Amino acid sequence: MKKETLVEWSQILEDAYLNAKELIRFTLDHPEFSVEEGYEIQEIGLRKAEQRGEKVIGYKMGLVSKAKMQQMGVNDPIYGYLTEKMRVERSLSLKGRIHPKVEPEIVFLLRKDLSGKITEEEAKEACSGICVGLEIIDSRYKDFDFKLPDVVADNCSSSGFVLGETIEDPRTLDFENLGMVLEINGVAKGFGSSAALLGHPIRALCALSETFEKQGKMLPAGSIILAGSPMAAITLEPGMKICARVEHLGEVRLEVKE
Ligand code: OOG
Ligand code: MG
Repeated sequence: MKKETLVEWSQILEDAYLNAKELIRFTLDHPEFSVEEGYEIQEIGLRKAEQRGEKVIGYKMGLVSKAKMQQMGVNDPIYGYLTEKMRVERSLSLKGRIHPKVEPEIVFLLRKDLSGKITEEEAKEACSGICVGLEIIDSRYKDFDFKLPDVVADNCSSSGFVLGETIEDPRTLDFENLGMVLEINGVAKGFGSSAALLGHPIRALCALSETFEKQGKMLPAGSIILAGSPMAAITLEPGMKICARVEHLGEVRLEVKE
């Protein structure tokens, strides 16, 4: 693709993100659009977000589990960035969002800069904590219909996230196979395990660290890292009360306003 096209598409995506507009995926008319070019657009979008005054405070992995890959029809893990503006506390407004969905996440809090190939022990050592989270995703593409390059360009559908309050130490907690439940209005709607994330969620962090080095980047100390959802996301509706619970990590709640 031409550089001008990538710049133009990043503008279209920024407009869709800021004004809750739906787009038709770019790969429909441009099957040659690549994942690398998707990341170039994401990078332009990140710089635009910073110019708007949004501070990047972390990253999210996506399509890490089989359940998510099947739901979205794509087969490779991806990553996007999280800004301060996306952080939500307990109550979520649907205004300014297109068709948001919610999913539970395992979250790592980094205390050291990370980049490059690292062992699982080194990854655990680089974390100050692990907690449960909820992610709100809101693809800017109509009906969440995208291919990998489209979703990467769209910052992996990032829209919001909430963190739980129980912070455990990943060096002492065995979190390979923790049961996870997503409840809507007190009824369990989704079940999963942290093991759905590459067999052990720490591997998501190792994979992200390795990818970042290849792209000449690093994950800074203090970053919030969402490791990916182990289950399919659920569409949000006004009035919904959402709760994600993870064994040993407690729960995180969110209430949906109009
Ligand atoms: C892409 C984002 C996926 C996850 O945890 O797998 C994601 C999407 O499903 O729209 O955040
Ligand atoms: Mg997610």
